[in-house]
Amino acid sequence: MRPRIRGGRTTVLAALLSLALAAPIAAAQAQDAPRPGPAADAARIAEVPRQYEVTGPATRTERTALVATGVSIDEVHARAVVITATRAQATAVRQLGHKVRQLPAPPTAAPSPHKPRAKDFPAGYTKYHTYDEATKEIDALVARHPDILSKQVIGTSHEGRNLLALKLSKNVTKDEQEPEVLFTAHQHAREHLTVEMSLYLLNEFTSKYGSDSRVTKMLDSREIWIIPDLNPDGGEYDIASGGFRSWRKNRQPNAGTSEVGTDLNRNWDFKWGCCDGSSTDPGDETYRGASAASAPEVQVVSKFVHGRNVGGKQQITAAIDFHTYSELVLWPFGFTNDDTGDGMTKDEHDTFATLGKNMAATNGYTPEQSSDLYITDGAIDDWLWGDQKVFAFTFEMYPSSFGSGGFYPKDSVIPKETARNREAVLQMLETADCVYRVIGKEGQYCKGR
Ligand code: 0X9
Ligand code: CA
Ligand code: ZN
Repeated sequence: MRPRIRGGRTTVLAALLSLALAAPIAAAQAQDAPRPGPAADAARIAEVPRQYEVTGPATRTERTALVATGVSIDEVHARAVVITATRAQATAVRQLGHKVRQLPAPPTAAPSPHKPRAKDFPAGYTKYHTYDEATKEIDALVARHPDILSKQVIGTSHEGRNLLALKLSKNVTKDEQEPEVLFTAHQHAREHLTVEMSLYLLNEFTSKYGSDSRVTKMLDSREIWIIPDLNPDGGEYDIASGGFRSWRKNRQPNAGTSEVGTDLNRNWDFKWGCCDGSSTDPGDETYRGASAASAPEVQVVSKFVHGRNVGGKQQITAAIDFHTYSELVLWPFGFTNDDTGDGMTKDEHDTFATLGKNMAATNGYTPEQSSDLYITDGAIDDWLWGDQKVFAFTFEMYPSSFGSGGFYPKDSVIPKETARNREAVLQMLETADCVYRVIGKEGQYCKGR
């Protein structure tokens, strides 16, 4: 399959360029090399990573080579990418021979050493839900709709916040013989729009049950699981200063270093660390953790998914993990460039690609195999498929590029950009009783279900 390029339009690059040019001070800072000595250590700990436009990498192999420097790749274009990196990493990328230009920072708080911990998102973002606000909204929904919505605390984050699983179904207190579908969100701290996606689904399904025939039919015949926030510690840390910190990982300390955090989407226990798709350096954006499932958040969700294996059969048949940004529908595998092979037959691949393209046709995202972007190992969708045989997709939500808000689009986009995925979610639910139906092979694979 020929790799597709995400958002590969010149208008996007032009917007990027004009934004970058509008910030000469930021660009000048990018030239600063890290200072040597103990002061540099302190500076590095306090350093907020920044986004850079990197011109040069034009193939998935060249993009995967960037991963080795420990940066995250946030956006892919035909001859350029946008990365998140420390100053030292930006220097390393420049030394690979690429042109590196720092992009403007997201809103940051005015420097004030005595500022109390921020309790909300900054101005222009207050409609996003903090962890406490999301918890309150979820509890109110459960109280109002106890017959179709139930809440379980499935474990706690590193810092002790509750990790929740919400179940939506008719006769919600009973484990019925119904296909199950899983929606997860917010592995990456700065991707706040994904929590809003979870809340949208909870509101939509509870409020339309009994009036919207498709929603009613799905709650009557499926068991829908929503894990609304996989990384509450990271999310709270990202906003705690009053501005945004561009934080990606969880907030688990790493032994022997002051560097904090594991990239949850490199920590899942399938081909963990196999293929140069993650980093062994605890300071890096894509640090994979000390061992597979070493992050408590990954352990909790893995255990929950294992628990849905009832009588030797995994009940969950399909899943979406929500991320931002770039407007993509991605399917496994991410650890290999091969379309088919061990753990992915032609029919399985065709089922992924067909459902992926069908869903993308409803939201205008670009469908592709995740490794068409760059190699990732230890990602949740590879684990859900490779280990649990769940048809698992990654959605990269709004926007398409840095120029339209990157990781931090204003809260005014929330209603439109969450509802934009309604049809794709309904399609996945409707096909979840036999996903192979999308390639017309129901008779071969789903008899007697
Ligand atoms: O790198 C990631 O984890 C995802 N991109 S993000 O900008 N949200 O960090 C993409 C993951 C693609 N790979 C797989 N889905 N396996
Ligand atoms: Ca039910
Ligand atoms: Zn992400």
